[in-house]
Amino acid sequence: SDSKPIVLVTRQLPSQAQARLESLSDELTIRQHKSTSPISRQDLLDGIKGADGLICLLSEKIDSELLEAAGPRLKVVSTVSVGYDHVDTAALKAHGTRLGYTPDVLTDATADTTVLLALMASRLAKRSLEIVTSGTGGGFSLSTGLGTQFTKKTLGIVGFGRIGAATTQRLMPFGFSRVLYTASRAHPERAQPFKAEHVSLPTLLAHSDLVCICCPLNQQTEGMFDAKAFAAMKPSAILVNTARGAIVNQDDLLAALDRGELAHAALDVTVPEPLPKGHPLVRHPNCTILPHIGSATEETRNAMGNMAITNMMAGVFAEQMTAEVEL
Ligand code: 8YV
Repeated sequence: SDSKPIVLVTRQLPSQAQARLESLSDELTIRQHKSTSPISRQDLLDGIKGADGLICLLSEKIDSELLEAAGPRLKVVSTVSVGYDHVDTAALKAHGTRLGYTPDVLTDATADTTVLLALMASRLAKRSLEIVTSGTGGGFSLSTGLGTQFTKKTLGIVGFGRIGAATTQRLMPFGFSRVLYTASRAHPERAQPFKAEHVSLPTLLAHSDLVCICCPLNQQTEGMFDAKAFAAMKPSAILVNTARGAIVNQDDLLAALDRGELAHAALDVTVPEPLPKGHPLVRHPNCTILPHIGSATEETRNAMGNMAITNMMAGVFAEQMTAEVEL
């Protein structure tokens, strides 16, 4: 009936979460962009009109224009992500709209992806895959294509939250002898099992052999990895970014890779996503790029989808969410 709450869902959800969403059609009027690719801005602005709830992704800008298009009924924005840099939180608060997100459930998968990229970079996996794919390998070589290993090296974690700690836990068995971290505040309990030291960014960059970006994108972290940061890194260092592309200045990264200021950058996130075909970072031998697969496992994406549905329902029916951002 017309009195059922209206919910806009901007994407096809992972299968179990999609089935659960469809099972809610007695309680909700569901409008869904049932596609695996992004909804257009116009379809988003049209679809949100008169809606009570929204399930969205990183790819959708949630700003005052969208809230205005939605109208006064919009009670909840439920993002299928832990990051909410795509949401204008002040505009949401002013509109009286709650924000749900999906922390915790993607911590393990994202930390796994950081390990994947760290190993790909350290063992020159991009080069090896290209040799095999192009069929130009000259056979076993004792002295070329040699990577490096983490034994007795220093690990640097930028942002020591849930994902930073899970990343450290996974990487310690590779033999690192020291862990440094940056964060807006010290996390003594989280750091204790690894004897991780809270240091400044310049100190972390000067000493770390592997630098993993595990922090949110915000005003403090946007462009944090710029020419000055790269100049401070060890020429042998590896940088891994599974957070947000905009934390790294990509022009500065390209110049730094060309100058040999760091050995390799391994990125799950870029600006834009995906990078255009033939982009210099895509072609760069010392840059490995994945298409933002940090949380992309069956288990995690279904858990994220489920949490986003639960948060949406709680918002629509004025109940407590599993995970709500304090605006
Ligand atoms: C999401 C992510 O899958 O959670 C995040 O912040 O970046 C990924 O896990 C992606 O953002 C889709 O919203």
